[in-house]
Amino acid sequence: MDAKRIAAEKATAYIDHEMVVGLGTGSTAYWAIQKIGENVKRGLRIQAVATSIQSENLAKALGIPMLSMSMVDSIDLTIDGADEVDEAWNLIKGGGGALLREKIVASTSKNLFIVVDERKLVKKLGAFPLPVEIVTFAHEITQNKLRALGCIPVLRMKEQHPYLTDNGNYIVDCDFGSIDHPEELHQIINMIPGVVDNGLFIKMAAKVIVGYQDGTVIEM
Ligand code: ABF
Repeated sequence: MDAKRIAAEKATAYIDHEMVVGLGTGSTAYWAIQKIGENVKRGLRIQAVATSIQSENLAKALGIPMLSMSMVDSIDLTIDGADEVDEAWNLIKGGGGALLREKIVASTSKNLFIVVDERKLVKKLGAFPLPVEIVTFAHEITQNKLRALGCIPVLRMKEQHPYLTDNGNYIVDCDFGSIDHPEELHQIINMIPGVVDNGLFIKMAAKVIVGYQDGTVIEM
């Protein structure tokens, strides 16, 4: 079985009746949503919130009872993917363009379980360009301020137009190279007017579940 899938399905074993579950975004979280849909059909009684319109539509199609975020004040368990996981379990997320809702849902969750395949494990964050969500107004100026922090900012495109997030914002993929102090960088980036949030998730993961190509799965 696919390494991402075994990690995702392992995480779903922690879901109990009556939980409010946060559904992540991306190709790994996809397998968690699929498994949850199967378990709901078998009688699992949960309600879920989604971190993207894409995940919400998938969950609805699978018959998972959905809540809007305005209907919850706390989430029991969120299962989500990541682009990179370092040794302190700091994350880079946002490759799928959903970082803002993912971070809002993660910060409202009692537990955030990150599900990845082995390729996502890194010693230091930064090989994956850091996604930063910015408002469209004066985006060129915001990009210049990001550049001044020492990165190469690239406005994410979809066909010939800038990619728009579910929240109507832009994503700038910022190549900082190896990130020595992710916590400080997270704070500095988010102080720039025009920046909504960035893909650094600092000390948010309660568990990291890793799937390997040989079919093994490890809970860290
Ligand atoms: C999502 O999962 C994003 O934050 C992240 O980019 C993505 C990881 O991609 P995948 O699971 O498809 O490898 O949470």
